[in-house]
Amino acid sequence: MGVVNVTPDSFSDGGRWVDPDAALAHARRLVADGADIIDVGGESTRPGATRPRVQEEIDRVLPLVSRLAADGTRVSVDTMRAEVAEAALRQGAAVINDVSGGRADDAMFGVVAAAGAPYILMHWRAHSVTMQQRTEYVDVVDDVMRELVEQRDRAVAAGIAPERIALDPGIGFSKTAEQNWDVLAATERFHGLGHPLLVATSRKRFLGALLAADDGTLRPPLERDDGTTATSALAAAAGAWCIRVHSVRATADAVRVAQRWAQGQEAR
Ligand code: PMM
Repeated sequence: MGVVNVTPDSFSDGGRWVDPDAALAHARRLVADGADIIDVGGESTRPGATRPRVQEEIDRVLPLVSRLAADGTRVSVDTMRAEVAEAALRQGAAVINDVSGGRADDAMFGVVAAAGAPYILMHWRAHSVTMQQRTEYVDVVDDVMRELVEQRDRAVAAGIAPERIALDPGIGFSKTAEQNWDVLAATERFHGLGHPLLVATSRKRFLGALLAADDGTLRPPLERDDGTTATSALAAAAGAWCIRVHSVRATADAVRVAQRWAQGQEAR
């Protein structure tokens, strides 16, 4: 999954794809690089970000969604808002990627259920402004798994078919760097929940911290792609169905290597 954030303020690509023609050209490049899905986002979820108005979010994402759908590209829309999801589905979006897993908007499950659309349900506790104050867990893996399953059950009760739901542990959302690594190390357990699993580490801060300079300066977001490729390969090897990244080519290669590696293991 290749990411195109049509936002002025996302942490790694904010402002770069606000121009619709530039966004379309970039998305097409990601498809050429091997992306099977393009994830279009109109709201930054970086820690501390403020929210756009609903209409503003719709105006940001719809032009790109409809142009990519016209290309025949499979588009997911990264939104927590039912109204945005509904408008995007009408314009040809194929998948809803809801980082709040239905917690931010009570109308979301109904819209997704009515459309019969595939739904990516991520572990989430709070909006960006306060999410890093909500990192208390007894056991981060057990607690994130339990909260994900509870929310999955609510989605199914609201009419979304279980086979249409993918799960995502939400790397960087209400999690410290240590907790992100604990969750990633448990990718196989998340995979065992019986849904396709999405893993999204691309350029995130915990990679910047791991790869920091000797003086503690974080590795800047645009220089975290090699680290991202490593997490992509490891997540794919541990069973992830989808890897969400900003720079697609290296990750598409890494996923193919991981698949081939697994084939070799199965054959022995
Ligand atoms: N992370 C971000 C945005 N959307 N969607 C899913 N499903 N999972 C994620 O971890 C996720 C997401 C934040 O990062 P960005 O600014 O790179 O888009």
